[in-house]
Amino acid sequence: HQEFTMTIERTFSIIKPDAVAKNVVGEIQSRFEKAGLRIIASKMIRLTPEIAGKFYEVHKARPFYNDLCSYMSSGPVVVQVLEGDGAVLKNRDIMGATNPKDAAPGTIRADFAESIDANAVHGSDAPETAAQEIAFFFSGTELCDRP
Ligand code: RTP
Ligand code: MG
Repeated sequence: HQEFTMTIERTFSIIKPDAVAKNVVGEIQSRFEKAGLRIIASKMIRLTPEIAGKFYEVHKARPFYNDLCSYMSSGPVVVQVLEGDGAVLKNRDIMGATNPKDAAPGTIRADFAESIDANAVHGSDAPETAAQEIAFFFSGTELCDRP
């Protein structure tokens, strides 16, 4: 027979300018916690267009790249690291589809997002990209391991 064990993972999350402006930072963080994800690092920052451009470099050739980078630098964001069982996929489930019109009821994007640009949250799409994205914003000593 096969043993099924979930692995403790880390993922990177951003609460985007629209959700910060709506004052739903705590409500979004509460959804992560209720789903069993622990916030092991968190800070509110303002991205410059240059930093946003570097973070989203993978999308450089996409038509939405310039809009995305200027949007992400239009107001403060909260960058955070979430840890827990299957954190990458769990976070994406909680977030819902990229376009809020397609997001399942009860997801963060269904409940708080305005549009495909102002879509409330970012979440890493794989453990490898999560590691890169975490290192982009946090030093090792900023990650607070929990017992
Ligand atoms: P994210 O990276 O933000 O968690 O979202 P995602 O994986 O669902 O979407 P991705 O394809 O990685 O795109 C990153 C962000 O770019 C904006 N976008 N706009 N106009 C468009 O067709 C379009 N497609 C993507 C979204 O804000 C998306 O979150
Ligand atoms: Mg993505």
